[in-house]
Amino acid sequence: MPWDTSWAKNEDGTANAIGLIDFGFHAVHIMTKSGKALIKAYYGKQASHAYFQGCSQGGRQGLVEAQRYPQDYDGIISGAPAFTDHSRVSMAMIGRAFLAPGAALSEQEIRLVNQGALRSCDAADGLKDGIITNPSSCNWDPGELLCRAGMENRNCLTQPQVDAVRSVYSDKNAPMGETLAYGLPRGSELATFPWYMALKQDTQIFTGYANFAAAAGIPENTDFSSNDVLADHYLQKNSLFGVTYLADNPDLAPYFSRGGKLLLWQGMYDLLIPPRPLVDYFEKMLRVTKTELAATGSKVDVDDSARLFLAPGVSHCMGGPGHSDFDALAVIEDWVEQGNPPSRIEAGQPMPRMVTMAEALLKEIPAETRPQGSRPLCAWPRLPRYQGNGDTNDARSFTCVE
Ligand SMILES: [Ca+2]
Repeated sequence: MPWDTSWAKNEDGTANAIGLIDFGFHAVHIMTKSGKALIKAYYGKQASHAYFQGCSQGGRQGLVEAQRYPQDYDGIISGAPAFTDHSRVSMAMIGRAFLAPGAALSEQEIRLVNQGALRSCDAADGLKDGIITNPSSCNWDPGELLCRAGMENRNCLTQPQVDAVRSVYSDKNAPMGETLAYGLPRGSELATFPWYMALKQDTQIFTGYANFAAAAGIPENTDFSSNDVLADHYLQKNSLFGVTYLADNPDLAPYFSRGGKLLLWQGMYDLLIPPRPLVDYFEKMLRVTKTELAATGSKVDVDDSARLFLAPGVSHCMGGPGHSDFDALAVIEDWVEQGNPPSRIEAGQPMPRMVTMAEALLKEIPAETRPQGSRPLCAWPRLPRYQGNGDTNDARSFTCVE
């Protein structure tokens, strides 16, 4: 996965301001204006509606459009947006935990951990199907796998391995309590653990971020395996890079006031971008935007202007054991053009040849963990739950519950 970010700094090491502004927000707006001009030139009239759809960096661009250019789109679909610094810090902390002496796990040991988590939490959503629907409510402790006298080594974990697994499940807080890094979701081990164990300091993902860090004024030799990464978080956040890149402005009053709709979604087994910051942003955005609109006497219904969907068992934008294939464009068209905000979306199995980054980099996830049939995605804060009877491969057997 080549990710060349060398443009982020000039030859003398200073930040490339124009480049950062273009990457941060301006390019997607220019692209939008150009696209509209092309459509008008070809068809002889403006398009009746404009929609944006993207995931990951594209998801961040969707938020950029809603926040900075509220006139550009009527509907925006933003998937797993890389809109905060939590992804970089979380990845560094998780990678570091697995780099500790004796911390790496074999494939057999990863399966052991996954089975332990599933034994404890899989059935909490009404169905033992290999997916923990809400990992944040699962507190399974890998300490139960610690090797005891007389146990065969491959059926248990050493103390350094238990420490590492506990660490990668854990959030990391700043002294003042703010969460800076998020742990991996329990249940996601088969995809996330191998990926992070293969992650080394010299991979593109780290050199890519290192260039941004340099552009943010962080010394180039920053050791991403040290605690410095937490302090760097603040430096980066307030740098030109942070100001141009971060897309966390919670005031969407201008966008909703002109009728704009925002569909946010994220896989709950995402190995790159932790879902929690998006949930926090969504809730804060609702509060702030309602206050802003109330102050102007606006009648715009914020709850009907934005919806968040968390997809259980889904990795980064696609893949994983969960259901990630849904027609987001049909949903947003129905919302914008017919006035129907979505509360439940049917998702199918992903297209056969689409694989996650973890699968592509390492190896295929075993066929038995591939999703079958259909499942509902539910508008936050609700999540799907099996009713206890009916076809487990049919979305109609599941209800959305809080
Ligand atoms: Ca389950």
